[in-house]
Amino acid sequence: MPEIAAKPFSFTFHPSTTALVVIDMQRDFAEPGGFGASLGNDVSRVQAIIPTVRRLMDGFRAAGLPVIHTMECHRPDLSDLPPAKRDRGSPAIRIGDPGPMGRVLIAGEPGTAIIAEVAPLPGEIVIEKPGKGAFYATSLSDVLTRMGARQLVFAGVTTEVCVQTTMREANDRGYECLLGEDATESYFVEFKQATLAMIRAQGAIVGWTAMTDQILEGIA
Ligand code: C5J
Repeated sequence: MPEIAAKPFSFTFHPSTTALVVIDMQRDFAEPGGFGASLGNDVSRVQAIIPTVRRLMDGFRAAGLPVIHTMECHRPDLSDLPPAKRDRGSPAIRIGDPGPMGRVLIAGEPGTAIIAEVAPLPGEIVIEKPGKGAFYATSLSDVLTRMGARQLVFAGVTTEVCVQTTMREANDRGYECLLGEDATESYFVEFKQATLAMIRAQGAIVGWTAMTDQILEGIA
């Protein structure tokens, strides 16, 4: 089996049971006027990883491996948005409010869409999720079971929120998880570094991390 040079030790890659999960590469987290920017964040850090995420996705596609996309979003009637989530963040603009790119984080709105450069290809699975984790209130578990997936490679944003939450959910469900270090980003440099460190601490307690080049070399 191919080995991916990963931290804290090499990751044994099983091609027939591996999927790439790209978390929340949405305009709302990457563009001025979106949800992330409305919270006072500098979205340029997220924009900078778009080409790397695309390269990783294209590598999986070229190897014939599945690419799954997630989107953080809510129903237009907000029935899946608990007040505990809605009332967090900036009081100036809440999830569901009208913004420059439509209603913030609502399914079908322009700002909620996945960024064009990393958009799903026809036939790729897109999981709409109301939580930070991609397993909560979604079909992801069933989808992965049907695929026979046992190993998940992760990319996307933000590292310490939706990416880390989903990795922890996956790790608890028995998946071996590998995060692309340069294919994920946070609005906060120190949160990203801390998340990478805590994922691979204590003998890969949550999973492994590796650079995109190393992952692509392993799956080629
Ligand atoms: C956040 C996410 N940060 N996708 N969402 O609210 O990480």
